Amino acid sequence: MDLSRRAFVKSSAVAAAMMAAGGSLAAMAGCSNGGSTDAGGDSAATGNIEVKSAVCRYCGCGCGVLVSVADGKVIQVAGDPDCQSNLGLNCIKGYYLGSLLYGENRLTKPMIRDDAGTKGTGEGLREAEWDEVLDLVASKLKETWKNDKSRLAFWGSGQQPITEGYLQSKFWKAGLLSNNIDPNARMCMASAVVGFMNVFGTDEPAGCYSDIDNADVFITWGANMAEAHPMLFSRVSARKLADENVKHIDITTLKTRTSTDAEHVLLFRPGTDLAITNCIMNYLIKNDTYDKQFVADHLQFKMGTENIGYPYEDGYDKSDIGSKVDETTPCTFEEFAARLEDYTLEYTSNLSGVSQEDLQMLIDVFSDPELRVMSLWTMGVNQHHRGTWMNHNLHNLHLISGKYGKPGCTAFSLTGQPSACGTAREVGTFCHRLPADLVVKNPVHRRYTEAVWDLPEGYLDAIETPGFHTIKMFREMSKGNIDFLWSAHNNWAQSLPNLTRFLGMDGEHEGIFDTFIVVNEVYPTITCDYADVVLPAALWVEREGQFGNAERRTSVFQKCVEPMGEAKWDVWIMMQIAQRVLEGEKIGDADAFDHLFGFIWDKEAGDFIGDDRETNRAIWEEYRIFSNPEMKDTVAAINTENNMHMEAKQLAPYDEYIEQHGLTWPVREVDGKWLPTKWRFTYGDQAEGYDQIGIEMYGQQGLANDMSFYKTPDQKPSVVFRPYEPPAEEPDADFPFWFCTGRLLEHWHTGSMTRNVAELDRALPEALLNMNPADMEKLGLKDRDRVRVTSRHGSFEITVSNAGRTEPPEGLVFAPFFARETLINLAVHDYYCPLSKETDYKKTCVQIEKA
Ligand SMILES: Nc1nc2c(c(=O)[nH]1)N[C@H]1C(S)=C(S)[C@@H](COP(=O)(O)OP(=O)(O)OC[C@H]3O[C@@H](n4cnc5c(=O)[nH]c(N)nc54)[C@H](O)[C@@H]3O)O[C@H]1N2
Ligand SMILES: Nc1nc2c(c(=O)[nH]1)N[C@H]1C(S)=C(S)[C@@H](COP(=O)(O)OP(=O)(O)OC[C@H]3O[C@@H](n4cnc5c(=O)[nH]c(N)nc54)[C@H](O)[C@@H]3O)O[C@H]1N2
Ligand code: SF4
Ligand SMILES: [Mo]
Repeated sequence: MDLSRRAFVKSSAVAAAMMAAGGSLAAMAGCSNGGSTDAGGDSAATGNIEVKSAVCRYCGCGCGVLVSVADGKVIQVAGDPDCQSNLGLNCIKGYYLGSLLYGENRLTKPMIRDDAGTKGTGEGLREAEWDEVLDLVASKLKETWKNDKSRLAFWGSGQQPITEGYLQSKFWKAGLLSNNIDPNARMCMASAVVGFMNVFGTDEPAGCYSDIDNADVFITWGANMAEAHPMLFSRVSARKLADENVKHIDITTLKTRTSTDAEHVLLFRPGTDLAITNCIMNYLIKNDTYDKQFVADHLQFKMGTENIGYPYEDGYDKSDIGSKVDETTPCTFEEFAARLEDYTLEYTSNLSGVSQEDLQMLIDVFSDPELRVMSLWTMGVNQHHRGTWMNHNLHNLHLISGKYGKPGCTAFSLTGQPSACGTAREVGTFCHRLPADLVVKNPVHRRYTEAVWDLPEGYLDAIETPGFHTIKMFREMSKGNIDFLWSAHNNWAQSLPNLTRFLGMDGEHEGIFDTFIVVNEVYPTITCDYADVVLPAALWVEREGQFGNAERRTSVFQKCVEPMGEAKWDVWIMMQIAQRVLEGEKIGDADAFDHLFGFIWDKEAGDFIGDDRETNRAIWEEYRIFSNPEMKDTVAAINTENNMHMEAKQLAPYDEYIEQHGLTWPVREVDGKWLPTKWRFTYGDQAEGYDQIGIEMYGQQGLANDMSFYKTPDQKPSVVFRPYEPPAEEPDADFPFWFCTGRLLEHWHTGSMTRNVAELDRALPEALLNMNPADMEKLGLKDRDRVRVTSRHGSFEITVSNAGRTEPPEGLVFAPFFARETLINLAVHDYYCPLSKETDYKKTCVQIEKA
């Protein structure tokens, strides 16, 4: 066992303590960490027990797990020591993955609603046979499609496995020629995506989890890793145990379990993180402690559109300011520096509430050339009225201080969902995207996609205009402008903001009752209560799939057991419906369905040609052409002609991912071996995980300081000045509290899965409103009183507590969104970041009174 692994295992104790603090010690006792079980890549039979490698169903940490199967049932799940992301560690949700499959409420039969009047009541669905539901769904979809394509929509997810998302995108974009498809990742990672694309010309972080083992200072910028990324938080703890000089600074709007472990907790006023980052940069430049060499070698500077407003009603995107939000103009370093000058210690401290001493500490950290600094962020930064700007500012800060590209020095955006990177982002299930960072607006990208999909030239010009982003989609639906909505791998009727509007509970927006709604689900949800058809889906290892985690690792979860009851793989459902809808349609002279999907599906048989493995492999190999253009001549030619820089050999053949327990892209073949990349843009030994692409493209001489930002036209990331602009709502006499929402360790989002795992449900049975004791006293409230929380948008009831999992400062309250009986999103607003269109779930203003 090497040192890092030893420190890592030691940190399990920290993790266990953390979980115990969450009330789950008894549950922990029942778990096992299968350090000695080796699945040997594929699967290994041990007596009657078969062990297969998989990846956890829940968070973006992407922990590898080993699943033991006996008599067709999952009997144990343990951490996979051969997965380089987690080296065998899991959190409590991972340990109870097996129970996830067997909750007693599993949906096992298709269901149909005959009377639309029962929508939203939890009643009115009857069981049906597959043929009946498939015919019904296909006929409704086809009718809408033929009638008016703008009135149909698909809402997907960062929880869809990669091949499933890829195929969904192909069906919607090439099959139906519709861009009305968007994932829940819009509410999660969109700000990070736009940030990455603007700055680096490519999406997803350059660093990796090994940065954690090399950092001297960790800064969490409003990320509650202890609850939301527990395995990675354990790696942070392990690093701190291994070296007592290592520090963690938690910059947050409320104290969380993550703060408990930090050396410094800096509480700031919501939204003022924009000013804090600018203040640090201001003094780095004033004091001449920024990295001059890095700035000179690598960076270009820009100004962006300012005073960009707050989209709440429709029409914003087309307004004067709305259509300009993405514009930037080049400027000099001096001009950039001049704009930072407003952000003095005094101004920033007054605005943010962070003391001048603490701001100075941050300036000192970024000034010290020896310190390796790792910034980590998630929804505090992304679900932000200026989410894209805040992503820019974190990149800006790391770039001008040169804290970039050395192990331990990185600006690391954490992803929430298991495949927010892998699916939503990599294969392009957004309304404006195509697979592999390509976008619908760009004609060359459309030509390229046509070449991969064997479509006639110009075929995809029909989808050159992006469709509805998530909020637009649901605003249109609430107004009665969507006739057909299909959703899978999400629970929008609980997770969307402003449910009062979207569920028509304001009495004005009742469009939802006129929309034909189809939901693929594994457990009953509020969304099912609004559905016309519910299709029972195979859950997790009931089929084979792949997730792409926060460090760009693609991992396969193997099929371990058969789906429960009559549940079916989402891809089977999609193919059955696509076959019916595309009946009689042509692409050129060819049968449209066969042309697009004939490589995996036999129409005559109404089934897949191969088994799960063969189907996934075939889809993967097609998707792989996007970033390995040499696999297909026409694609290679377009790539070369347009200097598209997609010669990266980013993905390995499918089976490598199973053999190697996951690989981080870009993946490269060296002497017949497929090797992952850990640090992008940084040149070094490939065997140690350093990038090779820049050197291949530009040669050794073309590289400055062993770095090449090869995805930007002149190899220079853009540092764009982004000012502080206040949130859409701020507390006032009528709505005096900030309302921050989020997650807690035991539950996954809307609770539809984890509340069906008895151990997790028992560990955290109810959602509470956490409030500062001083505020409770002022309002005459006692612990566990019922209160009504009301915003300008809606209201809900909940039990208040001053002894909850988080400790908010005065003037701020927090609640998680896992409990359907306390539907907090009735009150949360749907203002979004004008660039990414990601909503701000962290800063609604509310009033609170005893219920
Ligand atoms: N147990 C569990 N883990 C999960 C999930 C889950 O449902 N359950 N979901 C996964 C998913 S999809 C996601 S997206 C992640 C989310 O992971 P996180 O973002 O870490 O968690 P949240 O609870 O959404 O956000 C709480 C944080 O928002 C910060 N915040 C509030 N306002 C601001 C602000 O103005 N600026 C900044 N910078 N920060 C602010 C607070 O300081 C607090 O730390 O968790 C993932 N992991
Ligand atoms: N108030 C508030 N609301 C938020 C947020 C917040 O911070 N605060 N965060 C937002 C963020 S970051 C996110 S990512 C979203 C998440 O929001 P959603 O994705 O809408 O919520 P989930 O509960 O994750 O829904 C996933 C559903 O997929 C089902 N499922 C599981 N496996 C399968 C499968 O194999 N096939 C199919 N068809 N279904 C399956 C599960 O049962 C579950 O109901 O919530 C957003 N909403
Ligand atoms: S929920 Fe996240 S941290 Fe926990 S085991 Fe799964 S992937 Fe790992
Ligand atoms: Mo998320």
